[in-house]
Amino acid sequence: MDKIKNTNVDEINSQPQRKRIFSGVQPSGIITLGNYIGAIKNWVELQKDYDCLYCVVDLHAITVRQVPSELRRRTFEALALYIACGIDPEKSTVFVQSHVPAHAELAWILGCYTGFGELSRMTQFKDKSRKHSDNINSGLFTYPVLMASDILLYQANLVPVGIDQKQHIELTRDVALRFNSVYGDVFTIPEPYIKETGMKINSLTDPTKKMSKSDPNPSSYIAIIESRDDTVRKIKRAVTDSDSTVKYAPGKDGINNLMSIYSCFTGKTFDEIEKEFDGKGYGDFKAAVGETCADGLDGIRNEYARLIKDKAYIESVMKSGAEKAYYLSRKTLSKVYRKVGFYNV
Ligand code: AQP
Repeated sequence: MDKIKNTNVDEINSQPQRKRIFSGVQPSGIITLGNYIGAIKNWVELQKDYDCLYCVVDLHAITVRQVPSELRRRTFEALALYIACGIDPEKSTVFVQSHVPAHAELAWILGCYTGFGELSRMTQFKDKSRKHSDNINSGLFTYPVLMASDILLYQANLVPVGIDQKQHIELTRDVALRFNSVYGDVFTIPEPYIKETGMKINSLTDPTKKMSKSDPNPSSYIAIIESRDDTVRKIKRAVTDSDSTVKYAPGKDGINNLMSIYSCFTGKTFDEIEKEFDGKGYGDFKAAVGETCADGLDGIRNEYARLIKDKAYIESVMKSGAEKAYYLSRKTLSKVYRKVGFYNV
């Protein structure tokens, strides 16, 4: 999207100043229960009280090789899924990262204020370099700078993420503080918003690892839009230990993970869950987790099935989201250009 026309600037400017939120998910696979519980579920709750921008971060996705037609389809599907999960485009700005060029423009500038050593310490870079050893590209290395740009561009106060992204938010804060110390108060310093329960949902086949949408084994994750039967079956087969008491304890990664999932859908504490399944085995517990999780996702699946057929609506949300984001992003970018000394005619 080169030029954005017809932006209703008055409407944007007349909105009361609420604290701002930015967050996103990469269209790098089918969105999982981990993405939902760690991020999107919280986004839905937060839109009541905050001015929210929710982005499909396609620029981030190409740090790992993508099939172009799949990336295009998944970008569309991810945006439809945001809405199906309860993001209201009337309340929140929903858009695609590559539709707003300022993300990449600010990333270049911030890269000049980020240390090589800082980026070298990022655990996601180390993990992804191991996973994709045939393609350790510089975009993978500078991914956190682009993420800092996403957040700082909109002067976000809060960034709801899973625990895996905490280190990147800390880096964003460091870069913003560094930039502000040279040029004055240009950027709002963001805080991570990470909920204790559900901040890391683990793989169902290896519960010592994070559940990931790019995991080649579909049994390792719950895709939000998969069938009810698949969800129930995958949870039934989830790897657990050889014990049989439903108890949250160190080393019981599989059961701890299922307890977290159950807790996120029921609102029950771990103590309450232990009491509920006292005297019952893993079979009963897994069946309950599977059914509860499938029930929790039913509404989203149905709404998604309806929305995905409405291309005109999804594209209209994409367009108007990009217009609003473009306007906000330009405000920050012009200030940054002025501060660093770029010539303006
Ligand atoms: N397993 C998880 N538990 C809790 N939160 C999670 N998130 C991701 N996985 C879990 C949170 O979801 C948001 C979007 O993540 P992302 O798309 O930016 O990429 P990611 O963190 O690398 O997630 P994936 O699913 O593992 O993607 P791939 O496989 O492409 O690398 C973030 O807020 C993240 O914390």
